[in-house]
Amino acid sequence: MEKRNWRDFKLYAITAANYHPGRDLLEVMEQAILGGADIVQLRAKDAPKEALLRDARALRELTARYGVPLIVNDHIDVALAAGADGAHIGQDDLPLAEARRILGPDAIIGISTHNLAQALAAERGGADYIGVGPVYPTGTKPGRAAVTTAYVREAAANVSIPWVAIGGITLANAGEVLAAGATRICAVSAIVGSERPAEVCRAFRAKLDAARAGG
Ligand code: 3NM
Repeated sequence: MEKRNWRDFKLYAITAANYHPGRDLLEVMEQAILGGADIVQLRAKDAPKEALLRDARALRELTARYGVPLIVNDHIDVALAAGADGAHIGQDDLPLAEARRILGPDAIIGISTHNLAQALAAERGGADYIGVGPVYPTGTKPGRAAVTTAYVREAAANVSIPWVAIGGITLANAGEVLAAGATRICAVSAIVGSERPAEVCRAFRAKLDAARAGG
């Protein structure tokens, strides 16, 4: 998969287990892509490795069909085995330099950051993009304090690699996140928990496109 142009992504969709009743991973992610999600991450914190690999391979096939990059959360071995485009790591996961050594120079490596010092360290360390969050309290990542739009403003002023606002973002508060300077948004529950993921993504995209156009 071409790494070129992946940096232009605007709407990052991440998998979760809480799909709307009757929906499943592939169906929801395909709907998300059709609605305008332009990067996808497989995130399943407690899944057995075998199930994770199966999902990663299925998502690889899906995302490749649409030319959308696939990132695997935490599990670098699964990212490699499934032929994903990269991996997303947290502050307590394998260090960035090790992840890079294993995945190679062309892999997309993202890191979660929760303050500007972490963001600048990730940038210096060669991360391809960072997550900035959680902007709002969220049950998807319990136990982590919201960084508020204050950190979004700091990221907008100081971070030069691609960065994506994440955490508790919904259609109702996306405008506030964009007004704080975000140009990329990531959502989990707002997309996967919706009965109509494509429509939700289309609405996020409309807000993102309007913000970038200065509207
Ligand atoms: N990472 P939702 S917040 C996976 O701040 C994740 O690093 C975060 O899920 C971070 O859109 C988060 O459902 C959860 O709030 C995002």
